This record gives sequence, C-alpha cells and structure tokens, in this order.
Amino acid sequence: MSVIQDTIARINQLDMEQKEFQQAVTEVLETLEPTAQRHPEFVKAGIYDRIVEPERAVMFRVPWKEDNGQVHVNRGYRVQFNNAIGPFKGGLRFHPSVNLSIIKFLGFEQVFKNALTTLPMGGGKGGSDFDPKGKSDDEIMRFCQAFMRELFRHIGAETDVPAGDIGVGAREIGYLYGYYKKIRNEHTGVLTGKGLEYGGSLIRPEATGYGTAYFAAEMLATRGLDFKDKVVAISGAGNVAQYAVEKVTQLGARAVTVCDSSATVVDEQGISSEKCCFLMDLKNNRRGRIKEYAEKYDTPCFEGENVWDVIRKQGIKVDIALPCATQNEISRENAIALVENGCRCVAEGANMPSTPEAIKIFQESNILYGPGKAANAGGVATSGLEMSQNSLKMSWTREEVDQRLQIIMKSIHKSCLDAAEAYGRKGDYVVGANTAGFMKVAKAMMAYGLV
Ligand code: NDP
Ligand code: 2IT
Repeated sequence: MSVIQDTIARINQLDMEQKEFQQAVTEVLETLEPTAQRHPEFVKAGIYDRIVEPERAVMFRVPWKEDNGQVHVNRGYRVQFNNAIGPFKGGLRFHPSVNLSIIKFLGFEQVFKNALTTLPMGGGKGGSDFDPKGKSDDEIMRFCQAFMRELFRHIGAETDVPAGDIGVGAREIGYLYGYYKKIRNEHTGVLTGKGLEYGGSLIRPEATGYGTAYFAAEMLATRGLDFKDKVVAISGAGNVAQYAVEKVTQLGARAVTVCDSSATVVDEQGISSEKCCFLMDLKNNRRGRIKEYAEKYDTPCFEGENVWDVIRKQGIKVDIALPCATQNEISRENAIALVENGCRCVAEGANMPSTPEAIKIFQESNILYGPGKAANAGGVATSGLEMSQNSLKMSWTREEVDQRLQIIMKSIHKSCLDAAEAYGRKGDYVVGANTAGFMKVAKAMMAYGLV
C-alpha cells in the first residue's frame, strides 16, 4: 500500500465515527499520490500523516439560559488544524448537526482553501450544536457570550481568527466580538466579518457569493462561455446564496432557485434585484421561512425537497449550478439529472456540497466542476483582507476590496489549472486545487523540521 492509502486507512480506523472527516481526507489525499512520488522527502518527513492531524482540538461546555430561565448546555468546538503558513483561520458554525466530525472536515478543507488564497492564513474551524432557529435576540446574545467565555482563551489576532459560517452572521459576530473586547480589554482583529463601524471590511458580506460567481466565470471562459442569459440554479438562502444570486443577476444570468432547510422555491422569471432585496430582508432581518417568497411572488414552492431534488423531479433545465447550502446536498442521482438537464458548470459556494458519487458523475461527464475549496475561497480571502486592514488600521474602499477579490479568484483559478497540468491532469480542478494548496503548506511544514 502507498503512504497515502496507509494514511487514509489509519484515519478510517482511528476516526471510525467521523464520516464527514473521512470523506474530506479521502477526497484530498487520493489526488495527492503524484506529489508523494515526486517528493520522497515529504514521505520521509511524515507530511501526509501529519497534515491529517489537527494541531489541537478543543471541546467545551456552553451553558446558557433561555428567556424563561431554563438552563441549556451545548457543546462548543474549536479545531486548530494547521498554522504552517499563518494564524489558524476559519469560521464558526452554529447548527444542531454540528459535531467533531463536521468541524474537523471543515477545518481540514480550510487548510488547503486558505493556502490557495495567496494570503498568509492557516486553517481552523469551530462552532456549536446550538440551534439559532426560533431563538430571541437576547437568547442569541447570551449564547454567544457563553461561547466566547471559553473560546477567548484559545484565539487571538496573531493566533487564531474565527469568522462566520452557517448560523453565524453579522449579528452573532457582533455579540462574540463585543464580549471578547469586554473580557480582554482590547480592540484587535480577532474576528472577521465584523460590522463596518468596528473594524469590518466592505465586501466581506458579499465576498463568498461574489467570489463563487467570479470563479465560475473564469471556468466558463475556458470554454468560451459566460453568464449572459444563462439559467442558474442556486441552493441555500443564506449569506452565500444571497450574494451569489445578486452577482449572477448582475452578470446577466437568471437565478431561478433558492431553498432553506424546509422548502425550495422555483422562480422561472428569475430572482430580480428587487426580489433579492425581499429575500435578504426575509432571511436576515425577519428570519422567516422561504415559502414566504413563494407566497409573495406567487411561485411554486416544494416543501421538504432541496433544489437538486426539485430539478430532477420537475425536469428543470439549468446551465449552471451553484450549491450554496450545506455538505452532501447533491446526491449521485441528482448529479445525473443535472447533467441530463443541460448543466455545463458546477461551482461550489458551500463546503463539500457534492457527494463523492456526484463528483464522479460531473467529472465523467466532462462538465466544468469547481470544488468548494477553490470556488468559495473568496469569503476567507476577504477575511484575510479585513485582517490586513485591521493591522494597517485603515479601511479600503468597496471598489478596492472588490478588485482585490477578483484578482484573488483569478489567481486561484490559474493556480488550479497550472497545478492540474503540472501533475498530468489538465482541466481537473479537484486535482489542481488540492495539489496547489497542499504544496504550499507541505513546503512550509518541511522548512520547520519536525514540530
Ligand atoms: P447561512 O446560515 O447564512 O445559510 C445557510 C443556508 O443554507 C440557509 O438558508 C439554510 O436554511 C440552508 N441550509 C442549511 N442546511 C440545509 C439543508 N440541510 N438543506 C437545505 N438547506 C439548508 O450560511 P452560509 O450561507 O454562510 O453558508 C452556506 C455554505 O457556504 C456552508 O456550506 C458554509 O460552510 C459555506 N461557506 C460559507 C462562507 C461564508 O463566508 N459564510 C465561506 C465559504 C463557505 P435554514 O435557514 O432553514 O437553516
Ligand atoms: O468556509 C469558509 O471559508 C468560511 N466560513 C469563511 C471563513 C473565514 O474565516 O472567513
């Protein structure tokens, strides 16, 4: 067995319960076989075994009180995966499905993603199995404060810099940052995704969705295509999905779907900028369900089904798919239906939204497939730009940050293609993203010796 297969087998045995983590490790390592052949020094230094182990993983108790006085306890996590090229960096996820496997998979992916951004950031991830749905503002605040009461001792502007992810947006970052500031008595760039008034960056809210659209545009251009007049299927209705809708619409496409965890809306007319404003208000301020969109605009609404189920069952034609909800949302059968319905490009706004079986279908069909660690890297890249602005004690204009984001997405796209070609897999964005991200981190790890 090769060293790569040995490492995969070791993780599968040691972390038997951690299915998502196993999936992420297998997907990355299987593409890295040629790096092991070309770099026997990596094998000798144990790089493959070391890169799949987090530097450390912290789990903690988060006790908080409901408005009616009832006490609850949730689990908190911060996995500091790899800081070879910069401070640990990655979001916090608040969702009832959160467990160690999910946080480790996200932290592992983040290591390679952050390396691709060209910025000096290591990888980490954290979160809690807390469910923000239906909670009052005060309950959210008390939970965030209880979470930070432990997290603060593990993070720092030069150590580990968390940000948002599912269930953690501007409101939560405000409460988390406010409490950190209070108990540390310092105002630093310890979190990103901050409000503009207290150190946030313009374009950070837009960055993941915009970046995914920019990356998809680069992919399309390799085949002489663009977004103009294309039909785009987008899943999710949160931060990433909203700004993906906004950007593809600006680029001349028609976004025809969004979903939340309870239903999918299909709007054949396209989600115009006015409808997108309604969606943002519905989700970010009123915190309502997606079926209200269908009620307001009199569009079909499919309860209990995700976007990809609906596309398959209703035979909806789409040109481009941007999954922006959650992991493993596209199954094999839904991938087959997407391809049969005309889809020519999939760019992942979410982390690991395609199952391994779905990825196989996309690759065998020779459609453009951009994995999350490349396609959604614009979010963390702009977090990196927020860190730079905090260090400089300056803030850049909207145009300046957007320009940098576009340059970074182009650079990531080129790195993927260059690495894929250098390793004999021209046009394979999976091999390209994994290899380019890995090489940077592995070389830094080699420089340090055995630490
Ligand atoms: P949000 O919490 O803002 O939105 C998540 C959206 O996805 C919600 O509409 C949610 O519905 C929906 N969703 C969640 N789980 C499911 C499910 N099982 N089925 C259908 N819909 C579901 O999170 P983000 O937009 O920030 O994150 C979305 C994805 O993008 C995640 O994979 C995240 O890791 C990734 N990502 C985020 C970045 C960021 O900067 N925020 C950066 C890079 C990647 P509901 O409201 O019902 O829960
Ligand atoms: O998955 C991700 O890249 C994020 N949730 C964003 C992380 C960040 O630090 O901005």
